[in-house]
Amino acid sequence: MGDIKNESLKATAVQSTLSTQWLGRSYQYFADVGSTNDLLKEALAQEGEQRLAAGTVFLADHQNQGRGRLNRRWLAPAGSSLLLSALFRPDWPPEQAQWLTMLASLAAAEAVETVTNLIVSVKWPNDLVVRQKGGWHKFCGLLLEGNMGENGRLQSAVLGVGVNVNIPPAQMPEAVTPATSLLAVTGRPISRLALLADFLQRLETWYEAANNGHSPQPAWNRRLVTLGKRVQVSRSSGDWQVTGMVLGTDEWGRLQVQDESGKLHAIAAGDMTLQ
Ligand code: BT5
Repeated sequence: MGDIKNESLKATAVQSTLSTQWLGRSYQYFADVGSTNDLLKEALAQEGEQRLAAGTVFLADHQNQGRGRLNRRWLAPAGSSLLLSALFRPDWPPEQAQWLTMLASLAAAEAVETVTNLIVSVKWPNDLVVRQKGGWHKFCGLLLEGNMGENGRLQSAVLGVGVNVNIPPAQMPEAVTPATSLLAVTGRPISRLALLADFLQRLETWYEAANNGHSPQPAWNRRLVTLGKRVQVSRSSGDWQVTGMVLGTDEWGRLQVQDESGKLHAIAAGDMTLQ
């Protein structure tokens, strides 16, 4: 085996490793970009008759404008991570959009568990975490940006995925939820290529199941790290917050929290901290 840390994710290497039917079959590699989500959204906005194929994947070794939700930064040293965006054309009702985040986090969790021997949990709404030193550390974040069609359905969706693969502990980004990488938890470098190929295969399978009406929500709920725990959920603008016990999520990925008075809240988006 060659040097895992310097493995190439250029198109030739990826195409010969992929086992998918359509996901990642149209693939572009970038050494350095602003944000793969922005780049794919720009390509989508500019497309004419030559439509971008569903399943198009843009991947970068480095982003200088990597984004989380609400324009937060996503930071990763060059060559250390999986930083990619994939295009879907779901034609789903808008409330089903969260399925994409759920099924992509399941695909990523399964791929990481296959390639490493870690146990992966999901943290609502869009994070993957592992247990390290008695606490939960985030190693993956997802960013879904959808477009509604004139018929009010989800016409296209750009799904961004950032996985901290080989970030050395000394270079770990500062973050609200402590950050970690697969290298930092397992103590060994992990093949980004093997992880990418496994992830895309599983993502394709989960997506097709969802497209046939199979909900990712039960499997996602089983991995939920906060199930039965007391949490505080707030909107980033800070204009409301709810404290209570997590009962799970509903079909559309809304977090169900029961507050002290027994009142049930179904929360579509926000930031959550364990109490
Ligand atoms: C996310 O947002 O977790 C979504 C991250 C999506 C990144 C991918 S990379 C490819 C694609 N192109 C993009 O431009 N983005 C996507 P959010 O839940 O809002 O979390 C953002 C917060 O995570 C930041 O405010 C930091 O506190 C923290 N953070 C930043 N970099 C991190 C890292 N590498 N690992 C863990 N946490 C990080």
